[in-house]
Amino acid sequence: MPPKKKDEGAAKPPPLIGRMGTNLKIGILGLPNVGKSTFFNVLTKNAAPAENFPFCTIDPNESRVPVPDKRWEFLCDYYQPASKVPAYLNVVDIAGLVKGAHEGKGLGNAFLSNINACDAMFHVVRAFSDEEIVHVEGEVDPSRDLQIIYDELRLKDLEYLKKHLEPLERSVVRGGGDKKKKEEYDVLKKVEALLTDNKWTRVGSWDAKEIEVLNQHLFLTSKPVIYLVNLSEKDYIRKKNKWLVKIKEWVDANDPGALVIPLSCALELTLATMDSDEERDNYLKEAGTTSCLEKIIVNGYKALNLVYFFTSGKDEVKAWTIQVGTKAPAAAGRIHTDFEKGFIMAEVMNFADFKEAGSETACKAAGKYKQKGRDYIVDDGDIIFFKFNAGAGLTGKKK
Ligand SMILES: Nc1nc2c(ncn2[C@@H]2O[C@H](COP(=O)(O)OP(=O)(O)OP(=O)(O)O)[C@@H](O)[C@H]2O)c(=O)[nH]1
Ligand SMILES: [Mg+2]
Repeated sequence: MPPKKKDEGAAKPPPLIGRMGTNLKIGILGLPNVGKSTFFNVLTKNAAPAENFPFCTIDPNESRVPVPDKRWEFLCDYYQPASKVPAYLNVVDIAGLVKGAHEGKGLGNAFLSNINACDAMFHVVRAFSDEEIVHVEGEVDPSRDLQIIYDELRLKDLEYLKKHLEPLERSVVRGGGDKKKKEEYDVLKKVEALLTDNKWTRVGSWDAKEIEVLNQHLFLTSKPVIYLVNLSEKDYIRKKNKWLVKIKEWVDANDPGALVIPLSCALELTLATMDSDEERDNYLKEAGTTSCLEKIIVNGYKALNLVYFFTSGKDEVKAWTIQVGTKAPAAAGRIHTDFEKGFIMAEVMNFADFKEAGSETACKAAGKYKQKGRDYIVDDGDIIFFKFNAGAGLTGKKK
C-alpha cells in the first residue's frame, strides 16, 4: 500500500543562502604564494603549476575529489558491486588576491569573478616561515593577511551594492509603489549596513524572504568559509605555532563559528611522493600525526550544504549528491527524470539500521525498512530504493 500523502513530522527544509543545485564548487582563496595550488594538488592529486612566485596561478584549475565515507566503503564491501561511485567535492584553485583587488589590482577583477563562480571557500593562510618563499606583504602575519582578503571581498560587494542600490533607490524612495522592489531595497540596505560596519553578509540574521533576495545577488561575503592554516611540517606535528591563537581570535571576532583547520602542505607533499599507503601510514605513525585532508574534504562538502543518499546492490553502490532539505521525489529525479515524474514512494533504510541488522531482509523483519512519501526529506546516508510508475509521462531522459 502506498504511504499516506503527508509524512508525519516532515520538517520544512531550512532556507539556504546560495545557489541551488548539486553541481556546487568550493574555491581556494588566499594571498599569492601561500600554498593554494600546492594544497589543490595534494588534495586532488593534480599537477597544477605551484611555483615560488606570486600569481603563479592565473586561470582557475578545477578538479574533483572523492568524499571519504566509511558507510560507502561498508556498502561496497558488502555488495561487492561491479561499479562503485562515491560522492565528489568539486574544488577550484583560484589565482591569489592582493590588497586593492576590488579596484582591479593584481589579477583583481578576473580573480573576483572566479570566486563568484564558487559557492563556498577554503581560505588558505600562510603560517610557515621560509626565507625562500616570497611573501607579497613582506613578512609572515596571518591575521593581517586574513583581514586583507576579508576586506577585499567586502569592498567588492559594497561596490556591487552601490550599482544596484542607485536605480532601486530612485524607484522606491522617490517613486514609491512596487512592493517587491521595496523588499529588495530593504534587504540590500541591510547588507550595506553590515558591510559598512566591517561585517560580512553571512553574519547577519536573515529570514526566508530575505534569503530569496540575497540569492538573486549571491554576494561574495555571503559564501561560507573554512580557514586552512598552512604550517611547516614540524609545527603541524607538534601542534604548535606562534600564530595559531591569533588566527583563532581573528576568526572568532570576524567569522564566529567558522572552522579553522591546521594543514601542512609540506607534510602532504612528502606523503604524496610515497609509493604505498603502508609507507605513508608508517611515516605518519612514526611522526605521531595524521593527515587532515579527509577532514577538509568532508567539511568542504558540508559547507556547500550538500549531503548524499545511497543506492546499493550487486550492480552498483552509488552516492547521490543532493542539497540539504531535498524531498524524496526530487532526490529520485537525480537518478532519472522518470523517477521523479512517476514517483510513488521511497523505500528507505537508515545506514546504521542496515549495518546493525546485517541485511536488507533482517532490516525489513526488524521493521526498519520504511516506506516514505513525497514529503519525506531525504537524510544524509539514507539507503533508498525508489518505486515509480513507469507510465507517467516518460521522457527516457537519463541523468
Ligand atoms: N616551506 C613551505 N613551502 C611551501 C608550503 N606550501 C607551499 N609552499 C611553496 O610556496 C610556493 C608557492 O606555492 P603555491 O602553491 O604555488 O602558492 P599559491 O598560493 O598557489 O600562489 P599563487 O598561485 O601565486 O597565488 C611554492 O614554491 C611551494 O612549494 C609549505 O607548507 N612550506
Ligand atoms: Mg596558485
